Amino acid sequence: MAGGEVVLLDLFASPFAARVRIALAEKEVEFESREEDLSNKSPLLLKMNPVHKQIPVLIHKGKPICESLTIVQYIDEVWNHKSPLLPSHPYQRAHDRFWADYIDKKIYPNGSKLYTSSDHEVKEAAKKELIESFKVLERELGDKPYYGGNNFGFVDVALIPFYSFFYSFEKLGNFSVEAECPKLVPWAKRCMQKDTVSKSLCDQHKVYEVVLEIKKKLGVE
Ligand SMILES: N[C@@H](CCC(=O)N[C@@H](CS)C(=O)NCC(=O)O)C(=O)O
Repeated sequence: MAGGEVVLLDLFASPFAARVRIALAEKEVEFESREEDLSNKSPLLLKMNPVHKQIPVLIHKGKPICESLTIVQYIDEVWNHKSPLLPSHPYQRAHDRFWADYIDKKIYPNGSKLYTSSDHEVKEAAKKELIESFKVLERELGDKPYYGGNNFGFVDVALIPFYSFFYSFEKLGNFSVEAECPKLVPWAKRCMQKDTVSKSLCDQHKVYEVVLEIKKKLGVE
């Protein structure tokens, strides 16, 4: 696949863009990554995602696909020759979509409040809900190696990019994910043993630097 056929409007520290990079790597699809500067969005980003004006955007044969989970499902359907991400049974597909949606509603919205809000009560409530959500996700994993069972799947792709944020969440929230959810960190490390994941994720300390920059820019104490 020529690079120009598949272009990703990207941002290395973004967990949403990381989902797309992982899915493309799982399918061994070559792509051109174009790093966006969100303080000065490119005309291409504004044209390709005029509704949300957000990355990631996958441009396939000139056509845009927006929203990370929609993009991952698109990738799974178009490059269906290997590494299926969603199961084939409609019930199990619905189940996986439910959990990916849960991750979207709970992890970043609460985790990001730890560095975008100065209000102590808001931060404490967000931290409590974040830890609760990790516990719910840990219960859903159970004793399986991956959310996809024996294989890395859609829910794994949806959640693993937030592993890059664990250090930031822990530092800012003053808690330990491993102490709260002892099975979640081994799951993350298992995922990180896959090249498709480790090469697609941003280093936890780099993410923390980005988070501190955001905090400073917002004037958050
Ligand atoms: N729901 C979106 C979230 C994407 C998102 O929040 N992107 C951020 C970067 S991590 C962005 O582009 N922010 C710029 C803005 O909102 O103006 C997805 O899953 O793709």
